[in-house]
Amino acid sequence: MRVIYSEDHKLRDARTELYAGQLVTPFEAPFRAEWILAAVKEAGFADVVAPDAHGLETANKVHDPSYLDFLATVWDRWAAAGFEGEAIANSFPVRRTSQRVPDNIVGAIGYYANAADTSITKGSYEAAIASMRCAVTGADWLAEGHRFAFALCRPPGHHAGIDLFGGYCFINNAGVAAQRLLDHGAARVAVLDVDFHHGNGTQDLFYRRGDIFTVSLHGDPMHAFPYFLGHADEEGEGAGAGTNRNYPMPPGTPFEAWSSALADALARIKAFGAEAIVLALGVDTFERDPISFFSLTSDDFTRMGAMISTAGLPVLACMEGGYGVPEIGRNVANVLKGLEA
Ligand code: Q9C
Ligand code: ZN
Repeated sequence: MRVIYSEDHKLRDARTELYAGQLVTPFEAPFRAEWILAAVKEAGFADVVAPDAHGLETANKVHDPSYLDFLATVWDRWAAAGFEGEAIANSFPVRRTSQRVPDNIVGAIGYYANAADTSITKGSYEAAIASMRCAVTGADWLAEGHRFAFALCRPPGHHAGIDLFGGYCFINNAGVAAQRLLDHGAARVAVLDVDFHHGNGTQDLFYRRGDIFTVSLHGDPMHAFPYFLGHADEEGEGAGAGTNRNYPMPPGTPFEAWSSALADALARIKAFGAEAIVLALGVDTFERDPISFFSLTSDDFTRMGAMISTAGLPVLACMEGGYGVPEIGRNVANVLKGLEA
């Protein structure tokens, strides 16, 4: 198991998150990556390397290049407007509105936002690039013939769509990694998303493509973020018809029910003919996660890794969510142990 980690995640350290009608200290904060790195090392995963300095070549194939340009410049535009706070979207192109990108930065940030929870700060873009580089470096490691890698991505990526940020995500690290595996010669790849939240961004990236199978197990969007995508009847369109699968599950879901969905997902990934799995690895399914409602225990994460390993495919795990509690590190390490067992 190669672990890829960049110190540059620390450049993303927002002071604010709009939550419950208040600006609170963000759930998605630097301590997360530090705790996870420490626990992974403690568990004996000692092969930790820094990412290679990849550019935007692969990201430009899954995101709108104009969106990536927006991400690169939004902070400077916000600061140039004279605003004192962090950059938060508050106006959105919703039903029955034009879909033009406003010149004004407040309009532009709303155009590219799928939620108002994610404040943009100086350094957020640089951290997002470092996070993406971890994922691409992991994909390169698999393409060299290795079976497992763990990209300790921070900020996370699975809520980032073709031209959308939000849900603490800016660049879809797992999606970029899947594209990278195709560029290395794989014909078909699966993105398996086990984060508590639906992988709406990843679904958006590949919904009309037949070469990447996207699967997400998550809290029912009738009750959980991202609310507007992730239902069971979303199966892909056009060339992507039949290549998206969602498993929405209710509050309190324990591993017994959750793992039945995982077994079905793995059978479909095999039937699709995937040559590798990019695992969007959130551990916010944990019973004591502060913003989620599943009931997985720390031991369940070992079982999860072992089940995924039975698919017999190379696995690149990309870090997604998992918040607040000290157990996030142990839970991630348990998945990695399960994969290698
Ligand atoms: N009451 C990831 O796990 N806020 N993003 C939810 C819950 C947004 C989560 C508030 C959660 C985004 C990568
Ligand atoms: Zn999540």
